[in-house]
Amino acid sequence: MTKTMTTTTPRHGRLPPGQRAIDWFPRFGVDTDTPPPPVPADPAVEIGGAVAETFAVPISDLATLPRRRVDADFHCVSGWTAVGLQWDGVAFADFYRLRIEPELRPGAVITHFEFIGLDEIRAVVTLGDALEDDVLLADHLDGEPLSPDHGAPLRFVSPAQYGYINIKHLCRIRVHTSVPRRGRRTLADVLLHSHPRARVWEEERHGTLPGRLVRPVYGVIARVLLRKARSSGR
Ligand SMILES: Nc1nc2c(c(=O)[nH]1)N[C@H]1C(S)=C(S)[C@@H](COP(=O)(O)O)O[C@H]1N2
Ligand SMILES: [Mo]
Repeated sequence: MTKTMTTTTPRHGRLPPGQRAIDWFPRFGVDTDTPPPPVPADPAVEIGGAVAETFAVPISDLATLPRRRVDADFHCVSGWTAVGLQWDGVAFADFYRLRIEPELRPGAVITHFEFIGLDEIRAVVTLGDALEDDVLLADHLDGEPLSPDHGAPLRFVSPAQYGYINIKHLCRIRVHTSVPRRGRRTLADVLLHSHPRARVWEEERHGTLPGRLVRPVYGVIARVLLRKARSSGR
């Protein structure tokens, strides 16, 4: 039995502050010139960090866990919202309880997760945000297996958080007992400095600047990248 959840916009009857709806779902990101990463023959998610030993969960295993469907909108921090998407997969909270928790290092008190894609793009999420009811490890979008553009073979989906938290091509999860240190910081990291919570209804677009203030800059980025995505047929 699949449990179905409806979140974000229908619940509130309007879009989160500073968002505008678009009628398609682009492939979007800082680097869309590079094609999506190829999916390995036997894809798996490697679990590391505060576990007794690093281990892998084959993605095929997700078919055997309790299934969850989430109807939600998708909010990019740059200001566009793709409305009415339907994700299928496994609630991250179930995956955590059934697959990760039994393997934790004895006594470890988990505070954060790091989700990492095959393209090495990553997001840090607090334990509380990751265990929300509508947070998924999604393998289907709108009834079809996840396409390369939207995150094949597996995607971390957290509809109440901006797109940059929703890591595509998920291949690794690291569990942490404190906030992980940032690695090398690029100029882009500083300019587009992510917020540790990134909640769309609170407009937590940016790590240090108020969300409202960065709207115009992000709006320009959205226009340029959406035009590019449109012309490449995505
Ligand atoms: N692995 C990976 N995940 C990613 C990104 C990325 O470049 N690589 N871009 C993020 C950003 S900024 C957004 S808005 C969404 C875009 O998702 P889409 O391409 O399915 O629209 O994915 C997020 N997750
Ligand atoms: Mo984004």
